[in-house]
Amino acid sequence: MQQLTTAITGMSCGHCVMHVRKELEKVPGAKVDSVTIGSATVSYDEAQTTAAAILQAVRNAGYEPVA
Ligand SMILES: [Cu+2]
Repeated sequence: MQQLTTAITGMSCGHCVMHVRKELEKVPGAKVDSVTIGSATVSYDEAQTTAAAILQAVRNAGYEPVA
């Protein structure tokens, strides 16, 4: 398992946290460790997904990951 922590811009409340968490949970092979206002930490199986796919999921939720 790999772990990725990213800062995220554009999040401002608990709903943002919920949206980000929901999108991250859709990524196959990803386990959401924590999501806060402004950051997310995800563990993932390299055989099933990539860091890029996880960052894309954050964008899909409507927020911008800051590497
Ligand atoms: Cu919000």
